[in-house]
Amino acid sequence: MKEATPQTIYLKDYTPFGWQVDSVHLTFKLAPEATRVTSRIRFTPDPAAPAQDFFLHGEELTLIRAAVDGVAVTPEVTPEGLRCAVPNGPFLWEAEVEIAPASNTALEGLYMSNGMYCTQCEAEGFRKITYYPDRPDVMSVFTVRIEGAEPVKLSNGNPGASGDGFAEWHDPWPKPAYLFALVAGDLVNHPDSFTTMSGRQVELNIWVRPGDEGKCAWGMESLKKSMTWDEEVYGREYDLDIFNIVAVDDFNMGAMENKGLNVFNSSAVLASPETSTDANFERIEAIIAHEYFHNWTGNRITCRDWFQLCLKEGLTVFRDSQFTSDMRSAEVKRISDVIDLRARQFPEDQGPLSHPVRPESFQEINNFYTATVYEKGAEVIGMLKRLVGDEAYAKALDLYFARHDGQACTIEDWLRVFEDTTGRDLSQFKRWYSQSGTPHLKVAESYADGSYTLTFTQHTPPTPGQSDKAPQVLPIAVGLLNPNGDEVVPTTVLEMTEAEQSFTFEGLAAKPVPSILRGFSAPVVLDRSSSPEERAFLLAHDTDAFNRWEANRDLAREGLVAMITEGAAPDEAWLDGLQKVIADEALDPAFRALMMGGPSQSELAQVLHGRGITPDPEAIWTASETLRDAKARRWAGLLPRLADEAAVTAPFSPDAEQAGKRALGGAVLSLQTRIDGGAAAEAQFKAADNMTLQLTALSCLVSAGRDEAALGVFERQWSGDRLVMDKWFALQIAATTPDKAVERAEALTRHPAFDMKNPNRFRATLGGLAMHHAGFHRRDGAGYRLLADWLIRLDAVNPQTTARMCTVFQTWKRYDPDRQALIRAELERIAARPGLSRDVTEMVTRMLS
Ligand code: 0A1
Ligand code: ZN
Repeated sequence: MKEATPQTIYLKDYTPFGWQVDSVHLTFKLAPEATRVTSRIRFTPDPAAPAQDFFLHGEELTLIRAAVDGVAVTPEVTPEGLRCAVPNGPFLWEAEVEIAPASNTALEGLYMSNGMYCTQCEAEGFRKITYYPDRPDVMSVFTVRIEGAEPVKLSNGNPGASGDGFAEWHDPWPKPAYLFALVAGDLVNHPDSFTTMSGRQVELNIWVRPGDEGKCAWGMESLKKSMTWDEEVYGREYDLDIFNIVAVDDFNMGAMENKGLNVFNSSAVLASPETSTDANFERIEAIIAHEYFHNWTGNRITCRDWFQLCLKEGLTVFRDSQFTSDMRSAEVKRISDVIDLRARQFPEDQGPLSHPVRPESFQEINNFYTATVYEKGAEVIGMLKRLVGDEAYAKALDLYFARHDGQACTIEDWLRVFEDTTGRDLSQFKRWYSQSGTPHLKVAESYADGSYTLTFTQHTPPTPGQSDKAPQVLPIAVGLLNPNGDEVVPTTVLEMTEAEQSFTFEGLAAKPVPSILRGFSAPVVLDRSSSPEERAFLLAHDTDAFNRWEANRDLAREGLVAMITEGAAPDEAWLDGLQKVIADEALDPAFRALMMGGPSQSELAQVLHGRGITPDPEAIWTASETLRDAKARRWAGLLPRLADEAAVTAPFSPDAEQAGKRALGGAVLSLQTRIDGGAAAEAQFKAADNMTLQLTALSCLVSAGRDEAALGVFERQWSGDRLVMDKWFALQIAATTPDKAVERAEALTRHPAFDMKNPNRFRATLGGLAMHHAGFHRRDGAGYRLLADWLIRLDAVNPQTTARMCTVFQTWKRYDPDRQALIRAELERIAARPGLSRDVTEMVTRMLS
């Protein structure tokens, strides 16, 4: 295991590697406890690089032998790698190492999952496979030979010779080591093919464990849609003869874009109507697209160093969002993305873990696969596109691909293609990459003689290491409505560059109602205390779906804040206005389902904290429940009609239309349960023929306290399906009352099917607890204690997943002194553990500082 070493790496210290790698030949002789890896690597000195020792990364490797130009050498070996004297000119490096994949529970490098060999090399996992310059700017052509009894043996690129006990692969595209992959095991494939726009035939396969063949069709369909979309929208064609996807049960993240051999967490690829919810189907479609799109944005053009991670991730998330918008509803996708951004990225950017989209230092790069790098990184691309326009964006992307194909690039390279395409100076825009924190935007308005002025001020609160913030470029999309509700100024993008700036609209017959930040055109907090009447007006009339939803969310939030802080009753006038929207059959059911939900309890805590009020999780829970009860009562007459409208009679399809109906049906059922105590939910649970209906019903039964029998039925039905059982673990914690959440999570850790080594199961159980706001933040600290106990245990097994889960404590300073003291004690207990990993040490230290 990587020990804690307080070594900080800085962007400013970047130096190129001293050699080019002309070719890499690897031979794997597979054995669970003693795999032998032989490497033959040709190096040529790079005259442009500064003089340096020959150093290769390597961790947890047993060096058997090494040679330079065929002559045995004895390098100086350290826990981080080796140093060796080498000739001045080109030379051949050979090494043989031994590794133990079966003991590798960290799931980095070569490891085993259910008897299958697989690899995860991003970010720095290749150094656990063999000695190598394990950095993304070192790119080379790889040839791989795998020897072993496993019937299926895969690596990157195109297949070469294969025979009894061996298979060879050759990847003609130079790549960094983090994109290397190997898979071997008893696998079956779901085959298909694709003809590219230039007429090349590509063989497609999804490889799974025997028994999972029936869950591949959706993934395959998603892959083919992604390949077509990237050709049509970005002009990008696939570049190998074969594209393989493998499903793996034990995986730290969602999936990985290894060249020609994508490895997926089985939860991100396997789907069937009986076992997967609509949300699962949509997530799979998006992740397949994301990994496929990396083939150009990440693989053909990669990152110079890990500080540039957003270069590939921000852009690829942006591309997968565009894809989902095209496949489904663009409005619903935008609202869902903003919900996610506010739930995960805003707390990160407003707390002790805040960092720029392009960080300037790190101790453990695995800790920077964050919502800021990914989701805020994608928002930055969206703003750039909005500022330069669609046409210039398309031209800039063409130039990016033409200019940088085959290179390892930086954010400077990325911005330069936009500057060269448009003639714009993007130096101020670049602050989005270097300045951390969420800007707050305030608005004042004035109207006189037909002239309407909006004055904006922007301010970004200090974040760790950055006290003074400079103004950022904000694209603010605005529309104006007249008092009748007609749009008099359609969406216009105002470009704000100053700390304070005014924009005037002339020729208006009356003072208009502004619809500001349409489509959430910049990732900011809009501090605007408009009247409830104005919000209700926008809820009724705004032509921008996002701002219609936003007006409602603002009303919901303000109503809840009044309930929590003043003991106010639910706002019946608002509920009546909202009822009209929800009842409107002309509107997309998925949109209406989103309108029926409210801000999360964690978001309410953040809002209260932002207003200087200490959030009380129990009071927030009670207010949220009271509001749901009020909705159920107030809308009781409408619910049966909505349930009818949401019923699907056609054969199951995961498409947006059916999924939207089921989302509406789910929102209706959860309110109905408050009226009938679970009778409708019980009927739906019994009749359900797909997982969305079954799980929604089960969740309602758990929340109604009528769950004992149903949980047992569900468990017996699905005990053989790991992915469905993950849902069973998570749901019974999520849907219960705050007083029961900790006990349930604790009991589930003693369930025979609980397996801490499986990240999905660990996240379902302990992550499930952390997601239960009032349950986790129980006054006596039992939630904090249970989680910390398990994080300490998991760190010895899988530091990467432990460090990610530690982030649930990042909001600790929002709460009252007693809760803060309890959380601090747990963080300090974790920090004091001897042998704590570098990953967790960095996270806990940042949260405590
Ligand atoms: N590049 C992958 C995500 C990923 C990152 C790191 C991993 O291990 C540390 C694994 C996967 C993606 O963006 O999909
Ligand atoms: Zn990615």
